[in-house]
Amino acid sequence: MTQPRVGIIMGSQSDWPTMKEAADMLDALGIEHEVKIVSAHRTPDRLWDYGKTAADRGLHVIIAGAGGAAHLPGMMASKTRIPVIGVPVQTKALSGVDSLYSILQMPRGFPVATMAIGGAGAANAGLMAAGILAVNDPDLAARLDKWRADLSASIAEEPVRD
Ligand code: RP5
Repeated sequence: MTQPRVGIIMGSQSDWPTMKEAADMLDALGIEHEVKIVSAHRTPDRLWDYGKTAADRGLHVIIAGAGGAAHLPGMMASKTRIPVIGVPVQTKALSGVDSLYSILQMPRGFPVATMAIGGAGAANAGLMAAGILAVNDPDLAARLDKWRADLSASIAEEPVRD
């Protein structure tokens, strides 16, 4: 099996329906990835180990999704130099604005590239990871260019007026 270049991590099983959109995007672009549950609060030792070993294991990008007090992406960014893309998972109580602010408002020195709330953000995290990897991977760059061109081509010039 090929060494995964992207790690998708999430705080809970309940984040999977959102984070699946990132995994699906990576699959569509042929990017090897792994998927793990790593919680900043419930499994802090697992978070520490993951961050400590990520670079040596060959990961290039980490996509981290969490909801509510969403500390996972930021804590992961504090533990590894690998770029961390954060996905705010939509919550029932505050619609994901809590997740968004928790992930976005990082202190100077430890950035997290924060996506939109929910599925669109997770899909875009996959595309962002692809764009980062494509800098040094011409085959992937070609696949990403085609994906973008196909999306553009699928947009009708005029709306259906019903
Ligand atoms: C966070 O708490 C997770 O990322 C999840 O979005 C949220 C709720 O988790 P569960 O109570 O559904 O396991 O840590």
